[in-house]
Amino acid sequence: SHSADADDDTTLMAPTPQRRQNDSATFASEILEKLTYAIGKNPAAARRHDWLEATTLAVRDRIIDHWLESNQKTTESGEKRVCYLSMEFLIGRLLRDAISNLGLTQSVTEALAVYDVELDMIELLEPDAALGNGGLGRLAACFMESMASTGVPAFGYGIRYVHGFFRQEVVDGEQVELPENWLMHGNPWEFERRENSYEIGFGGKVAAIDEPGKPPRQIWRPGERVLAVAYDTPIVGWRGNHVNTLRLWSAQSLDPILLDAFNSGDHIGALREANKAEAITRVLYPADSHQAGQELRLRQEYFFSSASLQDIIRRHLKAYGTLHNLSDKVAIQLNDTHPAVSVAELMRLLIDVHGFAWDEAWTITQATFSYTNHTLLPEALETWPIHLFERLLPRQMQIIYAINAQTIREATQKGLDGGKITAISLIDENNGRRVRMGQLAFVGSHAINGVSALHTELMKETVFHSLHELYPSRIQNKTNGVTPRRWLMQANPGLTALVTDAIGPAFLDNVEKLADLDALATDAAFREKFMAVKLENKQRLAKVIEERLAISVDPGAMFDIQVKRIHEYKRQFLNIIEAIALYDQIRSHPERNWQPRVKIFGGKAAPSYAQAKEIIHLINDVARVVNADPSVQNLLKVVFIPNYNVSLAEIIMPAADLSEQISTAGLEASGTGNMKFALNGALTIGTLDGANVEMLEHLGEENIYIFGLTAAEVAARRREAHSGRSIIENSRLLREALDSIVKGVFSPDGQERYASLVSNLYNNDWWMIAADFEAYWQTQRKLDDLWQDTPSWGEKAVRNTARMSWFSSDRSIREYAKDIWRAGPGAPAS
Ligand code: 4GP
Repeated sequence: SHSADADDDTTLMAPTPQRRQNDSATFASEILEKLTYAIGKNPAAARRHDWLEATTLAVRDRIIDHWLESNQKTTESGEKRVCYLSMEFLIGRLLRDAISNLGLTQSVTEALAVYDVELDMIELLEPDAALGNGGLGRLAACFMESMASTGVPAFGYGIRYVHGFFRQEVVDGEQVELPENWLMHGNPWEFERRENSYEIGFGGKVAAIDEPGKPPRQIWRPGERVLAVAYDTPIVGWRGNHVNTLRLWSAQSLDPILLDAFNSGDHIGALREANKAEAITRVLYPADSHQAGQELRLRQEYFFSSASLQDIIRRHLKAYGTLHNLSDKVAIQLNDTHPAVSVAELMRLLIDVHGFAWDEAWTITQATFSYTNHTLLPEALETWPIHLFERLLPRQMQIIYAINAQTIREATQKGLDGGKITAISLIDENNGRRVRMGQLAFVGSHAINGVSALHTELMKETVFHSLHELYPSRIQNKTNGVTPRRWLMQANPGLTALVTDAIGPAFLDNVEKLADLDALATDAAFREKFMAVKLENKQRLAKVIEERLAISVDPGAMFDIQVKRIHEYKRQFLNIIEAIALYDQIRSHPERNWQPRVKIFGGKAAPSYAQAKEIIHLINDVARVVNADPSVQNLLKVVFIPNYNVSLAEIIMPAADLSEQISTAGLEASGTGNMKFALNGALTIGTLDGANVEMLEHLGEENIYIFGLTAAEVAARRREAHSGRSIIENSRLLREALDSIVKGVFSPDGQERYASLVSNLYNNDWWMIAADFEAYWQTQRKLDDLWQDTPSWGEKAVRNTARMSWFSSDRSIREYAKDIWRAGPGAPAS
């Protein structure tokens, strides 16, 4: 077996690490030591990258001290561990996070100054770990940080993609995808754990074994095997109190080269198996809220699920010698359906490998798993063709059939009828027989959650309607949150300093204390300081825009920002149509009191999503024309910032005046960018969708700008086969804006370019862009009025920061820990 005994628990044997001095002199000598002995250079020869690596290694040593302690404590106390299974962890950079959480910012800055090196400079050289697409991947990263900060012992389990999310360039207005290479200079944060390797099988056959005196059983003989090798990264929480592990799996071939083939001259064939194995963890699928569908994706899902479960089981057996109490010691959270095959895999391991009977295996499985749903979009709900599933995972397929039979039996006993049984079934019979991963995750879990109050209600009414009827106590809500360490303290040091000055440092440890700021919203002097910090942050962003795009924007203008994945339901199209209408109006009524605005966009489109790419193209086309038109020069600019990622978000979030959260109601499960913006004092223009609904409750209706159809109204219009035609014909603003797009005002070189994008609005308007346009326009003009009233704007901005603390991921994690995992501080001893 490849799983030797030594592993993360080696820490059991470790002596208590000695506490080192955290002063800058100690750091200076430690950094020098790393530079000399780990990198092999002296300061004269060191490049900036070498300083980054030396600093990272020195900081990492401090984390390791805490890491060993945390692991030892959890192992000794037998506390329950959370295992967060996620195909995506969109982490970004780690150095600043680590230094800041350890309270070392000043020491490290001073230590580097000894060598004439600026921390701010070398930080920028760290590549973003972009192992995710967007929402659910970034949520997983915030959750890892919050679990460490709130002291919930946890492992994050995922995939170590060699190439993360693609790098986006804009060439002639269009998105171009380029490979990203975050491991180019190695990864100083990670530890390869060769001793933690597991075999993962695919294909082959299932054999029935009937030995005398023993119950008959099934044995899977895979036709193919690959090795999963663990790479660990420590994740340090606030003040270094607790450190958890992010364990990412890398695929390797068991036979690196077929020597026979090589020796007989088939050099390519000799490497074919190795290439096939390694392909599993080579690239992240760049689709969000959209099912990817290909065989390689199912291989990825099974690969990391099986490796993680084998790891969990090995650790548990080592500690307890039995799996009967697995669910007392481990909670496994399935982040969306990507790891849902884990339900069948754990059943297989318990029954086929560890000799459990079905019923007990099922009880353990359900008690261990819980599942988070992140989208209701039908095109995103994962299903796999039966023939593919059966070929790749024949034994797991048998188990799924058995789970299905059992579920249908229960439903029938409960008196559910035919249509409901069809909805509950794990097998979709309508589309050429497919396995439904959502149903599998649901029935295999004791708790299923949505990510905002509205989304959870819609889950009950739509996708999981019948399953909810069958198991009415399982669905619960856990509204998303964001970590205030990264998204306030690190991203916005100016605001953090101001707030500390105003209300004291208690909010650093307990973000709810931000509420004390509310009293200062009417204090003119404080408001002015608050807006001065905002202005500095806008200047920082303006500089980035100037450097990257050679567009100069006025930091005194309203920064109106929409950054997120590009998707029809998120309605960047609505936003750019409003920009066009505004452009027309400014030109035809120059005498009116227009307020200067910079409309900023950022986000990536899935490479195969044609409409989303057209929207990017349109934004860039409009930007080119508007920015070159002297008649609107100081009043309107349009900017598309390429390659939106976590590091850019850290610059963008603190620099917004206005945050665009304008999805078609009922479609955005929660949103988390909405929270980051508001926490940093941006006002929101948004629909009653996702977590916007709860933001309205916390902020008060005078501090957020809500417009448009509600989720129920959208559903009703869709039932009535709504189309945009009559609305467009009755709205001069909208009609003229659309006409100018179709006439090629923004695409003189390609007149037909946007014909279908626009005709969709007339014929169908599925995303309610025509339907919501007028309300959106009116609300934007109200915001123009407010912008002129600086004290009122400032008051609302301060109240946003003061009232957003509930949207901390610490709060989300405490709710999961209490209601779903029964783990973490305050959990009942098991
Ligand atoms: C996203 C949702 O679209 C977003 O509303 C939510 O905030 C986020 O998950 C975290 O819960 N969904 C995805 C996806 O990322 O791939 O479906």
